[in-house]
Amino acid sequence: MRIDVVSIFPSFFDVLDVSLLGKARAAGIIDVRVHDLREWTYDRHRTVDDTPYGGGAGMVMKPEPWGEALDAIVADSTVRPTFIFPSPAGEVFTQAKARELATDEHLVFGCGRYEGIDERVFAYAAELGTVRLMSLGDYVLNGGEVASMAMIEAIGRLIPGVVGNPDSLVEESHEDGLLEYPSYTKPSVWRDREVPPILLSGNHGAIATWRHEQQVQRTRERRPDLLGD
Ligand code: 6GU
Repeated sequence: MRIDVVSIFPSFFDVLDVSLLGKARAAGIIDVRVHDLREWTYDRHRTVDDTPYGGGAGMVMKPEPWGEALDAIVADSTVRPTFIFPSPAGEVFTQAKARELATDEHLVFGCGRYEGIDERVFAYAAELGTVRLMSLGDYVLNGGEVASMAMIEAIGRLIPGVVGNPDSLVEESHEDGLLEYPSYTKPSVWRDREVPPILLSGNHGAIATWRHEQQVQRTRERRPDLLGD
């Protein structure tokens, strides 16, 4: 998979070199290219924003650098990419959407700052590929960088070969619509707290049943919305 990122803070993405994603990059499983939006500015101050038409608070990202950035990325792509613009006004990013996007050949993350990007950029990007505005949830971040990092990690770890043991992908929160069951390791007693005895029983059927009950119980307590309640 190829992933391009456009941002005015490309160094935010330096951490993609560490951990699992870094190994996947080094192994050539994921080709990540981070671009500084200011590469496509030509004035002395490398301006990327301006005041909003119609007035109002804050600044809006100018369309011209974005247009050139997207053109440059598409020019050396072999497919029509999926453009993901992180936005609190977007559709909510979920595990199901991560799974869907993990099958895409080319993702482009466009990180907005300030009050957002000139709306015409989204319409232009829609001529070059598929456009998705995606939100992490109902709260506001200062820009799309942290949101893009979260989505790249969620998507990247679903690409075959990125996570060493694929079994570890199936029994986790959200993969079956439930929160994951509680986990314990040695010692069996720690600061007077015992591991639930069933886990020491060796009865794999009973353990599977207990874990599923735990999943349902914590989902009901913490995330009733997932159960449609
Ligand atoms: Cl994707 N972007 C920003 N700026 N804020 C957010 C978000 C995204 N998701 C939740 N809050």
